[in-house]
Formats: sequence, C-alpha cells, structure tokens
Amino acid sequence: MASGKSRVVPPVTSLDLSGPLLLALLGGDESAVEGIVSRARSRGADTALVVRDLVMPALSEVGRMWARGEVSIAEEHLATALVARVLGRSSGSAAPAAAPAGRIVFACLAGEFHDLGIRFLADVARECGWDGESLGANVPREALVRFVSQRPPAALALSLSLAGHVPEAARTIAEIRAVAPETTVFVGGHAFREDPALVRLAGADAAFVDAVALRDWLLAKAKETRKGVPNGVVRRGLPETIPAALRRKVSRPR
Ligand code: B12
Repeated sequence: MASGKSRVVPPVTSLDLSGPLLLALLGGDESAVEGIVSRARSRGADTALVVRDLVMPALSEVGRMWARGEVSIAEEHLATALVARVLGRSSGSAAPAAAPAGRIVFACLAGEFHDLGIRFLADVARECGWDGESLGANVPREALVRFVSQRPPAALALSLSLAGHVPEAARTIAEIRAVAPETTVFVGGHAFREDPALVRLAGADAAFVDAVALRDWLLAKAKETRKGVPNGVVRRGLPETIPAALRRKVSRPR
C-alpha cells in the first residue's frame, strides 16, 4: 500500500451484516442487498466468506421464520431469487482459469431442490482456480452417473438438504465409484450439518460444512497441482450420445 501500513481485514461476521441482509431480502430491496454484499467484499471477503457469514445465517433465519409461519413461501422465494441474482453478478462472472487446478462437478440428486448452495460453491471453485460446474437441482441418478463416467471430474460434490435423500446418495455414490474410481466424492448441505453421522451412511470420501471449508480444500489441492502433483484430468467435450452428423458439424474448425 502507498502508505506503507498493512491493511487489517476484519472478519465479515464482525460487520454484523446478516441482520440487515435478512431485512433487505425480505423487503425485496435489491439495491440494499447489493450494497451489503459490496460492503463485505470491500472488507476483503471472497464469495466463500460472503456465503458462510452473510447468506447462510440470513437464509437460515428465513427458513425458521417460514417454519413459524412468519413469512410465506412467496417471500422465501423472493429472498432466494434476490440473493442468487446479486451474488451471481458479483462472483459468477469470474472467467474460467486457463489451466484449471482440476474439475469439480456439483449436483443435487433426484427430488432435491435446494440448489442455491451448489450454485455458490461452483463460483467459489472458480475463484480458487478450479473448473467448477453446477448441474443444479433434481438430477436423476442415471443421468449423473453417465455424465461422470463420460467426463470424470477430479471431484464430485453432492448437496443434500433433506436427510431422506441419503439412501439415494448412497446408491449414487456406489454407482459413481464403479464408473469413476478416481473421482473424489464429497457430500455436504443442511442434512449433514444436522446429523454428521449421515456422512458415513452415504459412503462419501468426505464432507465439508460450508463454503469456507471447501474453499480451503480446493486451494490446498490447487497448490499441490502447481507443485506438479496431478489432480485428475480436466475432461470436457460433447456428450457421446449426440448424432455423429451434429458432432462433425460442431467440431469443424471455424
Ligand atoms: C431456500 C429454501 C428452499 C427453497 C430452495 C430454493 C433453491 N433453489 O435452493 C425451496 C422453496 C425449493 C425449498 C423447498 C423445501 N424446503 Co427448504 N429451505 C430453504 C432455506 C430457507 C434456505 C436454504 C439455502 O439456500 N441456504 C443457503 C445455502 C447457501 O446454504 P446451504 O444450502 O446449506 O449450502 C451451504 C452449506 O450447506 C454447504 N454445502 C451445501 N451443499 C454442499 C455440498 C458439498 C459437497 C459441500 C462440501 C458443501 C455443501 O455449502 C453451502 C454454502 O456454504 C432452508 C433453511 C436453512 N436453514 O437452510 C430451508 C430448509 C432446508 N427447507 C426445508 C424444507 C422442509 C423444505 C420443503 C420440504 C418444504 C415443503 N414442505 O415443501 C421443500 C423440499 C423441496 C425438495 N424436495 O428439495 C427445511 C429442511 C428441514 C429438515 N431437517 O428436513 C429447512 C431447513 C427449513 C426449515 N427450517 O424447516 N426450500
């Protein structure tokens, strides 16, 4: 810095912005939400911190209020859409790294509609230099297993908010292991925060409680990769099932 003084970055929590964020979300006040998020970012918070210290507490409170009948489903939808839009603008635009540290795929399984967390986590992964992609909510097991077997990522991250989806996660993980044994499988989400014992039942390699814990793992792995330790192949490409004529057309050099 020009002054020669080192800059002290207070933790986002000390700003106590999650209360104001809750009110701005429930009021549908987009410019206030924008202002709160940029205030946190100007204090040095990356997407992982914004999500852990601002978004998660505010949306947990929305969930509690909904359970008590204090906010309607419409107001909850408004809050969710608003925070997704504002965070998407401020973090989702990060360009993919030219030489990504690895590829991580995020998904919610069939019947699981809580995909907001993984949308943010894919942004966090990109900020860490990974090729992060979210397949979103309600992905059928067969489709996910085929997708992973054709283009195995270094890591697959499954998000579960509802504990009732753990048996489906266990079946999915067993099938993923058969087709992509090198892929590390993570689980996370509200279901595992409420009952960490479910991680073992799902059969995952590991679980992380929030975006900051995942960010730290991704950064550590990226560092190893820079030191020459390979971290899975970054494989993209067209689905194997598309017609040959179309494949030739789209892969022709322009
Ligand atoms: C928004 C919301 C919805 C939205 C989801 C919209 C969307 N596109 O995501 C909608 C309206 C669809 C919804 C529906 C339902 N919901 Co809801 N929902 C919520 C709410 C309010 C916020 C969730 C959220 O987005 N949080 C913010 C994100 C950032 O946090 P997160 O998802 O936990 O993700 C973070 C971490 O968990 C972690 N993480 C998440 N996944 C993963 C994966 C990996 C691999 C890793 C490493 C980390 C990780 O990182 C993320 C970022 O830090 C919660 C309240 C709460 N306490 O969470 C209830 C909540 C989860 N819902 C609940 C319920 C009951 C339901 C419904 C059954 C309601 C109903 N009767 O219809 C349905 C079920 C739908 C379904 N089949 O999936 C309950 C679950 C209770 C329980 N123990 O089962 C909660 C807790 C509300 C409550 N207090 O009762 N919901």
